[in-house]
Amino acid sequence: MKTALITGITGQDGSYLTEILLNKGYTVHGLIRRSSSFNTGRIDHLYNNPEILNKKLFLHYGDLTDTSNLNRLLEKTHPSEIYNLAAQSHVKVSFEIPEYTAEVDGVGTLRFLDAIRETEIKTKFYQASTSELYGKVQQIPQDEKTPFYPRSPYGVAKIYGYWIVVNYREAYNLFACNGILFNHESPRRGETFVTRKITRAAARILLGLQNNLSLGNLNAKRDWGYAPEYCEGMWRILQQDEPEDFVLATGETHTVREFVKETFSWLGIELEWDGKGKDEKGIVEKIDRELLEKRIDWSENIFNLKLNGKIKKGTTVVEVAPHYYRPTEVDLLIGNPKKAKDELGWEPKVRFKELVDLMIEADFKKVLQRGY
Ligand code: NAP
Ligand code: G4F
Repeated sequence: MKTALITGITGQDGSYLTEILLNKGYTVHGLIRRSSSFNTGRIDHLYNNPEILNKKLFLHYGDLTDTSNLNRLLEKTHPSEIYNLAAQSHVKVSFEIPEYTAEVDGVGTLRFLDAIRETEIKTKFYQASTSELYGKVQQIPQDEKTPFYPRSPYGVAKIYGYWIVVNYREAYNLFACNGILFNHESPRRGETFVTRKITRAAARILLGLQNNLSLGNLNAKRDWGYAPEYCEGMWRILQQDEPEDFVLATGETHTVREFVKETFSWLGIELEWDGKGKDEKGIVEKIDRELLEKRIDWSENIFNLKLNGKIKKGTTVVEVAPHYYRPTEVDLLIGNPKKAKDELGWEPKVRFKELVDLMIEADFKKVLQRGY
C-alpha cells in the first residue's frame, strides 16, 4: 500500500489531493500548523469521519521552518510520495513579509529535500512550483523551456525552490519533480485571492450584505483552471518512470475584469465599465430579475436574506482601490500544457466560464446557508 505525506494539507490543493489519494487507496499523512483558531475547515469532512481519521488519514503538527520536525516526520511516516504544497502562497502579502516567504517557500523546500537525503528514505518528491516564476514573461505562451523572470518576493522564493529541486535531482539522484502550475481555483480557494474574492463579494452584494467590491489591477490576465484537475496532475507527475518537470495550464487567458463580468452575468446582472485606471467603475447596466430569482434556491435561506433592493441600473458595484496594486505586477500568464498532455495524458476539462459559474454558484449557496 502506498503512503503519501502532504504538506499544506489544510490548503485548497492539499484538501483536494488528500481526497484523490484516499480514493486511490493511499494512506495519507498531513502536516498541519498549530493555529489559534480552527484551520482544518477544508478537510473537516475527512477529519470528522471515524472511518478515515487515524485509519487512513493521519495529521501531524509541524512547520516548514522547523528542520528537526521534518526529519522526525519522515522517519516516522516513511512516505513513498511527498507532496510539498505548504507555502506562504499570497503574492501581494509576500511584499510585506519577504523574509518569512523566503524561509518557507524557498529554504523550506531545501529543508525537506535535505531531510530526504539525510534520512536516505526512498521516496518521490513533488514541489508546488508556479507560473509566478515566469513573471515578466519572456515568451507567450509559457512552457517548461521559457526563461524565468519573477516579479515578487514570492516568485523569487519559489524560484529557489524550483532550482533546489533540480539540483538535488541531479546531485543526489533524488526522484524530485516540479509541477509548474498556473492559477487554479475552486470553491475552496482562499477568500483573499481575486477569483474567490469576486464570487463571494458578488453573492454578498446581491443579498445586501456588502455594498460593493474593491479590487486592484483589473487588466491583469491569468490562465485560470480548476483545482481538483490540477491535483490529479500532481499525482500523475509522480507516477512517471523518470523525474521531470511539467507545466499544468489551460492555454486560455482572461482579465480580472472578465472574471468579474462573467460572475455578475451568472446572477443576471450585466455590467458596463466607466473610467480608466484607479477611476474605473463597474456599473449595473441591466438586470434580468427572472434569471436572478432562478439562480437562488430560497430553501437554503434560513437567515431570511432578501435580494438587495438598492441594486438597479446605474448602481456602482465594482470600484478600484489602488492599495491592492502590487509594486511589481505580473501582467499576463498563459501556459502551454502540451508536455503534460503528451506524456501524462493530462488535459483540463473545466474551462473559464464553467469555472466562474461553479464558483459563484457555490458562494451563493454558502452565503444563503451561513448568512454571511
Ligand atoms: P493555500 O490554500 O494558501 O494553502 C497553503 C498551505 O500551506 C496551507 O495548508 C497552510 O497552512 C500551509 N502553510 C503555510 N505556511 C506554512 C508553514 N510555514 N509550514 C507549514 N505549512 C504552512 O495554497 P494552495 O492554493 O492550496 O496552493 C498550494 C501550493 O501550490 C502552494 O505552495 C502555492 O504556492 C502553490 N501554487 C498554487 C497555485 C494556485 O493557483 N493555487 C498555483 C501555483 C502554485 P494554514 O492552513 O495553517 O494556513
Ligand atoms: O488571485 P491572485 O492574488 O493570484 P496570483 O497573484 O496570480 O497568485 C496565485 O497564483 C499563482 C500562480 O500563478 C500562485 F503561485 C500563487 O500562490 C497564487 O495562488 O491575483 C491574480 C491577479 C493579480 O494580477 C492581482 O494584481 O488579480 C489581481 N487583482 C486585482 N485585484 C487582485 C485584486 N488580486 C487580489 N488577491 N486581490 C484583489 O483585490
